[in-house]
Amino acid sequence: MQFYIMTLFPDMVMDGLNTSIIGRAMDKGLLDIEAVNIRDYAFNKHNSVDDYPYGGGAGMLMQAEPVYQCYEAVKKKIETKALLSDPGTRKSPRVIYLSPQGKTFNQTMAEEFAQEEDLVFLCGHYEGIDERVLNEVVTDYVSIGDYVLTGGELPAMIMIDAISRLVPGVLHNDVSAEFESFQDNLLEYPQYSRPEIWHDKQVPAILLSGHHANIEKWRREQSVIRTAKNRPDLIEKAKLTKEEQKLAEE
Ligand code: 6GU
Repeated sequence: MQFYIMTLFPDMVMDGLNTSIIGRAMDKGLLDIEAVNIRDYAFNKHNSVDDYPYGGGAGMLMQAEPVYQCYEAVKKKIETKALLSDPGTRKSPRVIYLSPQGKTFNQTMAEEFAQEEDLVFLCGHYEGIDERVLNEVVTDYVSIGDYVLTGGELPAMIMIDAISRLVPGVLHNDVSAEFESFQDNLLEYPQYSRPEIWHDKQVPAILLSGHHANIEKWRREQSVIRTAKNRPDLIEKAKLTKEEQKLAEE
C-alpha cells in the first residue's frame, strides 16, 4: 500500500512513521510512505503558500494553487507507477483532507481505506485551505475527534498507523488485528503476563486454569463490564445475550 502526504512539514510525518511496526513494514516493502512538500509548489519568489482570507478574520489561509500543483504532482507519481506495474488499471486516488469539519475517523473507516492501493492525505495549516481547491481534489473529509489541533499532520499519522496495521503482513500474526477493541463494539479484556504475583497482586486464577472455554467466557464478561463502564455509547451498539445485558446494567 502506498501513502502520499501533502504537507508543509514532511520531516514531522516521516520521522514519526519511520519507527517500530510501520518502519519495519516499510523495510519489508509492504508499505511505502512519501511526504510531498507543498512549499515546493509555491509560485512566488518568496516561496510563500499562505495569504489573508477575503472578508477578513484571524489568521492566514493556504492558497489554492500550490496545493493544486502538489496534488497534480502526486497524481503523476501514481500514474507513472501504474504504467510500470499494471498499465491502465489505476483509478483516481482517494484524497483525504484532515480537518475538524470532517467525518469522525473510526475502525470501520480504517478497514475501508485499507482496501485502497494508493491513499493521498492533504494536511492543512494556518486557518485552513482555500475552499475552491478542496472542492476540486478532496474525496473524503476526515476528523480524528472533537478537539482542535494546529495541523493535519498528526491526524494523518494516526490514520496511517490505524490503516497500515490492517494491511496483511504488517502485524506479526494476522489474527491479532481481529480480536481486539471494537470487535463487536466491545473494548478489549484485561491481560496479564509473568510474574504471577506483582506488587502483591495476583493474576486472575481463571487464566491459570487452562480451561479455554471458561477463559473465553471470563474475557467476554470483562469486555462487557469494561465497555459498559467506560463507553456506554458503544455498549448500546453491541449485540449482547440476556446474561451479558444484566452484567452491563450492574
Ligand atoms: Cl483532522 N485536523 C485538525 N487541525 N484538528 C483536528 C482534526 C484534524 N481532528 C480533530 N481535530
